[in-house]
Amino acid sequence: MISQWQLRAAFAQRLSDMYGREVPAYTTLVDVSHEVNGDVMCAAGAEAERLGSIGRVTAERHGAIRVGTPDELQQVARIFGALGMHPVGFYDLREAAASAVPVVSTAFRPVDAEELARNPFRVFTSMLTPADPRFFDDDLRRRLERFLAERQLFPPELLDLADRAEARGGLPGAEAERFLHLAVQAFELSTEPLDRSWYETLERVSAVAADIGGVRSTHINHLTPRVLDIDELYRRMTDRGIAMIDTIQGPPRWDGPDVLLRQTSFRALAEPRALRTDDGEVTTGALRVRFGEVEARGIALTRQGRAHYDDLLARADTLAAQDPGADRGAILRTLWERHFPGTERELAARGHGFFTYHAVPSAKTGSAGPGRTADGVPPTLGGLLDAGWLRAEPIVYEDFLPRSAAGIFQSNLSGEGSRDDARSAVAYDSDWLSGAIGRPVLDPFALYEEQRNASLARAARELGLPGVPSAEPAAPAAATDPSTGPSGTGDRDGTGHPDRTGDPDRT
Ligand code: OOG
Ligand code: NI
Repeated sequence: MISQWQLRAAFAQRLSDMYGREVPAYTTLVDVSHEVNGDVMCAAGAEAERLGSIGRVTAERHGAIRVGTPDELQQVARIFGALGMHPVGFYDLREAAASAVPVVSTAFRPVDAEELARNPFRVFTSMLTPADPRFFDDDLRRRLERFLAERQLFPPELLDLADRAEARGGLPGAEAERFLHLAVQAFELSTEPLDRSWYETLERVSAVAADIGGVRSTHINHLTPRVLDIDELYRRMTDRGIAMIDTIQGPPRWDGPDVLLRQTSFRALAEPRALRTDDGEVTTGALRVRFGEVEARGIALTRQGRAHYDDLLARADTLAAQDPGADRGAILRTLWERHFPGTERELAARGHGFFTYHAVPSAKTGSAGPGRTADGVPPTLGGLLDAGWLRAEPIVYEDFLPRSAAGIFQSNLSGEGSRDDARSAVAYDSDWLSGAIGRPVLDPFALYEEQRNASLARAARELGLPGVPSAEPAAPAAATDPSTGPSGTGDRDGTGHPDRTGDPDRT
């Protein structure tokens, strides 16, 4: 019996081999990532593995796929269910992108820490929204829905094998082989000619709509290895003459802890595709839709920490708009240095980062004293960390960022497309998506919280603490801090946002 995690690891590996044959620059990206990871390991030693073993990081990939209908999404969920991957998070890229990206998305991934350590393969999966009148008028919506209803992305044999794998926790050798073969094949680029005028009709609305609804099959859109130093990777790819998108999305490079996710990609490449013209002739054209992306992962943020992150990005927007010539990376770095927790200890004590906590019984001394309760117990999480009673291990961010995703979509689209913002959007949310998939879309924050809370409860028990220390201190009421000076505005940026000393979440 080949277990689900073994199927997942094998699928990720085969998909990566297949994509490397289809898009050779992706192989270069993987090679350069491995080089950079090797160099970081040499320079930093064990510290380099703080956010995942080198074995995990070397094999780590995420993919991106795009489907057209709830039915197709349900089938995708069965295939990934076989691989032990569950839908996590709801992303509405229609709102996050400035250009026309008419999709809502989730990510399929393992959820248990143990499963993630075995192989963390995840797939960002987007579904087209033909019912959104900002993008599609009634006539186009009808034609698109009819086209999508008529196609079949996944053969019944594949879905059957997937159901069996999920029900039994794996597949016997020969069936596993057949399942992997069919699953990889389903995501290969089709050689079947596509209808040029239909593709172009959709492309005028959105390049993503054409990529999804203009063809009778699906394909992997990109694959993403993980790298330990994304700035160095960006330099080395550029030195090799590979055109990268303009920026690295996400938080800036800085001396403090790495959080969430930083991503960049090389530009989508022109690939030859067979096209059928209106008079039935088949010609070869070129389409630019597929690319290679790379990412560096950091510490997962709590809801509070994430709100702070989103606020800092909004401040960077304000500042960049005021000074169009300025370097956005430099703006972000300045904001980070002024406002973002500068150490893991601070991230933990402020309740902004997710960690697991581990008892250090040897550090426990019972002396009552300043900052201790009558029993000699440091009363806060920060106090327990400072006294050495607890050790904090970072929890890696396993999910995606809608803004970065929109940036990646956008920088690789052939045109802006069109959207009519005078018409009102159709609302989708996580519950709607759960109903469409027929499986619960899990809340990423809840998954990290569970892991943290379990570790804290265990540590408190081992230390014999009277209660479980609170990991997310309540935000104090907006106290005015005298250090903001006589003006008391607490707005040194001039962005209209309070600065660090005026942050409501400052502890
Ligand atoms: C997905 C873009 C999102 C990421 O890493 O944020 C994504 C797509 O282009 O289909 O993959
Ligand atoms: Ni991606």
